[in-house]
Amino acid sequence: MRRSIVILLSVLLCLCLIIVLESCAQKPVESPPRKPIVGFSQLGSESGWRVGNTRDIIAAAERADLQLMYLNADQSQENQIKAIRSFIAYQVDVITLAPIVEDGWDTVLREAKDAGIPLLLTDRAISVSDETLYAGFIGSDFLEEGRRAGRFLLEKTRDMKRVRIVEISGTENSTPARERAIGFREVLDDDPRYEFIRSVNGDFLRSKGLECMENILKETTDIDVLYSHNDAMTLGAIEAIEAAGIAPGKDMIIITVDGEQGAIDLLKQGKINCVVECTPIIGDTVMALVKKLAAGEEIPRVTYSTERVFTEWDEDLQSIPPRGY
Ligand code: GYE
Repeated sequence: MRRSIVILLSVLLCLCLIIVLESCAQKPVESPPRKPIVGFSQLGSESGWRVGNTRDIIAAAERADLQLMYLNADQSQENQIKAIRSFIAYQVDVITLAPIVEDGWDTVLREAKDAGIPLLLTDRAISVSDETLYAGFIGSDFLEEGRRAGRFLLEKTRDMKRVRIVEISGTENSTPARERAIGFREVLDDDPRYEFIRSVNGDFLRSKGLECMENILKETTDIDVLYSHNDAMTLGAIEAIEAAGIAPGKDMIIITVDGEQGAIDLLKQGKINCVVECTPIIGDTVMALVKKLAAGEEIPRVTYSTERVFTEWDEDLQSIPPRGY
């Protein structure tokens, strides 16, 4: 009797052991794969272009089913450097950076690289000693934008004997300001009729565009052309021009860059002669590149947006669809 009880207990014990081992061998319940996290350091909110760009990037991240950590640096490179460091600490999968200026990125980009986080430049470019510190650039060809502005002016002033130009440029040491100036001059330089009577810095801000133009008009009104590096500054400058009793687009040729709705409206009214498009709607392309980087794939070194020029000579001005920025 005792023997049979011992046998029964041993069998029961074996059974329990088998059940325990079985359950241990079962695969753990699979949790859904984590969405890649992208950190985006936006440089600020200086213009309608920038606000439109931020909105588009946030919406595109959602469409692409990516987690976005967005930090706005309020026009400060120091804040952008801090943002990148917090993305590193958070161990995001990819960093996207819209850099306010070109210089001063070496140290923090080295930190991102050492942490194994790929970095994509959006909108503006940088100048670094080691090109492998970033994976690629997506944005506009600013040199070409400058050339497009120059080509319009060349055509528009074909019959003029001399052309006195005022230039209001964007943020110092930023790629768009540097290259829009170079591209424009590249087209006009060989022609002695063109004279830059003033070139001032408006920091891409409407308030500064107004202030710069007011100051210049106090010194001289003998101006044939305003070439302004963005629409925000142009709208400010036009306010000053009209206040001085000068008709923009007629007494003074106005050339601007971006293509915000406000500038297109003034083009239709004949107060702006030429709008060189620079699109902030790059979110979907940015996110496609981010996904590749998160998957460890290569991306092209440079991806340019496709852009056009709107001029007073266009026949279909009234049918330009709403710009969305
Ligand atoms: O033209 C201007 C903005 O970097 C292309 O920055 C961008 C420029 C744009 O504030 O409006």
